[in-house]
Amino acid sequence: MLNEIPPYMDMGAKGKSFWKSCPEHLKEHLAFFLDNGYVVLRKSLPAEYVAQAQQEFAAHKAKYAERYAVHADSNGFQRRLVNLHMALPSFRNIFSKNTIALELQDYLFGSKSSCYTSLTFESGSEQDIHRDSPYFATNPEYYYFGVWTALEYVDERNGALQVYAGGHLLHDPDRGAIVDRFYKEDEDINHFDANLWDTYQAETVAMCKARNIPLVTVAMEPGDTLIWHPQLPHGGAVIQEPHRSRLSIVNHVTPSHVPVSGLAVFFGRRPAPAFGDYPYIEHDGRMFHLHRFVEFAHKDPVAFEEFGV
Ligand SMILES: O=C(O)CCC(=O)C(=O)O
Repeated sequence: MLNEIPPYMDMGAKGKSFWKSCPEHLKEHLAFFLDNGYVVLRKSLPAEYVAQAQQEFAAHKAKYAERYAVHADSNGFQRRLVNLHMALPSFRNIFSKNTIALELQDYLFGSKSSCYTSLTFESGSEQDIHRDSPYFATNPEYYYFGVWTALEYVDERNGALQVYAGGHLLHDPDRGAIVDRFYKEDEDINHFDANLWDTYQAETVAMCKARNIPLVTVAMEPGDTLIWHPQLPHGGAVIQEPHRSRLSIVNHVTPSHVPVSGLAVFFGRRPAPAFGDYPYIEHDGRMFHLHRFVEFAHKDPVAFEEFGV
C-alpha cells in the first residue's frame, strides 16, 4: 500500500522515520536526492553490463541498418528510440542489474520499482528544460522517477543532462489557471497539447530563474546512473560536437500497477484511474510494463519480437 503522498515530497523528510530508517549505505544518496532533486550513482551499473548493452546495440543496429538509416539524423544517430528494452535483453539488464539504483528507488517508493517505459538516445536529446510530472501523472501523484544511465562518456560538449538543482522544491505553477487559459470548462483535453505543456514548463523555468536556482550540467561516465525526482526541472544541453554519440537510456519507473495518465489528469480535467491494469513481463526479478512495439521517435512501430539480434 502506497502512501497518499510519497515521503520524498515532504520538505521535512529528514526529521521523519523515513530518514532515520534509511539503510546506512543509501543515506548519502538519499540526502543528496532530497536536497537537489537528483542524485548520480557513480559506476552503479557494472562494466560487464555496460559492455553487453553496447555490443548488443551495435549488433542490432547493424542487423536493421536499412530501417535505422531512415530515421537517423545527419550524423547517423537515433535521437529517440522508444521501448527498445523490449527487444534487447541487455537493455533490460541496465535496469535490473543496477543494484544500488534499485535499492534507492525501492526505498524512496516504499515499494518495488518497475519499468514503465524507456527512451534510448544515441546522441544528446537537446530537450528544453521541463518537469516530467505532466506526462507521468500517477495516482497517487509523484510516484515516478527518471532513471538515466550513461553507456558512453557524456560532457558539456555532447549534450549532457542539465538540471535545476533544488528546483524540485519549488511549488507548482497554478495548473487550474493554465488549463482555463486554453480550454472551456467542459472541454476535453488533447493529451499532447503543446500550449499546456509549454506554459507549465515556461512558468517553472521562470520560477527557477527568479530564485537563482543553479543550472548544473552533469558530466557522466559509462555505467553512471542519474535518478531524477518527478518535479525536477531537467533537460539536455545543446550539442556542440554533433559527430559524438552519447548512447544512454532513461527508464521511466513507478511501483507496479500505479496508473500513469497524462495532461488531462494532471490539469484536473479527468479523474485519475484507481489502478493501472497493465500487463508486465518479468526479467531478472523485476517487472517491465509490456509494450508490443519499439518505435523510432514515436513513429514507425516494429513488433518487439521481430526486432531482436
Ligand atoms: O537525455 C536527455 O538529454 C534528456 C532526457 C529527458 O529530459 C527526459 O527523458 O525527460
